[in-house]
Amino acid sequence: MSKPLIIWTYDWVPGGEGSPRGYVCDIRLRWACEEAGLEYEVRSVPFDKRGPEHFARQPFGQVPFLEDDGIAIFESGAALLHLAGKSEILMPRDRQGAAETLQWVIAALNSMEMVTVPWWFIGLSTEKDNPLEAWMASRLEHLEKVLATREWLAAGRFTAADLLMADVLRVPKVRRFGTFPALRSYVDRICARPAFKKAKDDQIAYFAAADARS
Ligand SMILES: N[C@@H](CCC(=O)N[C@@H](CS)C(=O)NCC(=O)O)C(=O)O
Repeated sequence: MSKPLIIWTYDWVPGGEGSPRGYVCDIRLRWACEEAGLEYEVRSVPFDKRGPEHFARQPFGQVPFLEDDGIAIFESGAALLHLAGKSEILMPRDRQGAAETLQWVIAALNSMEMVTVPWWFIGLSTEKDNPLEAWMASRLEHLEKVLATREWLAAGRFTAADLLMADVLRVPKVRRFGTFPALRSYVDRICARPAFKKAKDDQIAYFAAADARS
């Protein structure tokens, strides 16, 4: 019998206004496992004291990372693609569908998130005149054009690429940026999936249980 996958996250993250609960990137892997029906457990590393053991598994001291029967893998995108290799639900097996999924997974990380995260981060200190405003607008405008003409990013159906793109775009401040009806309906549609709801509820409950323990 194969061993369950292990998704590693923090043991706790702050709650309250603007809390990251429900947004910590382990959700990408929980969500993928839920979509694909892959058995998994969640384990944690300390949020406050990130020791050498954590850095040995994630060189930047971040989460998530994944363990799969002796294979250890960090970076949410890499771990997601690893999971996609285990289930056709996440990535079609035909060459064209697989290539499209792969390109949009990388686009979510390297064309969208590489803009949304720095834009969001700079916005913490400069609410007005964010120097990345135009860059952000341009990326969203281009994606809006793509999603105005189709329901999914790749292969004509839900894939890991939609999971990742929606996770990048659902961040509340990103959602409030500009007026992009196709993006709005895309994110609503993808986040209405039961697997997302389960992953999100479970993550929130996981961190709430840590509050109860302390
Ligand atoms: N590129 C990384 C980013 C992971 C990331 O940003 N993790 C956040 C939680 S969602 C984190 O650990 N932040 C704490 C830190 O950067 O020190 C990935 O996709 O796995």
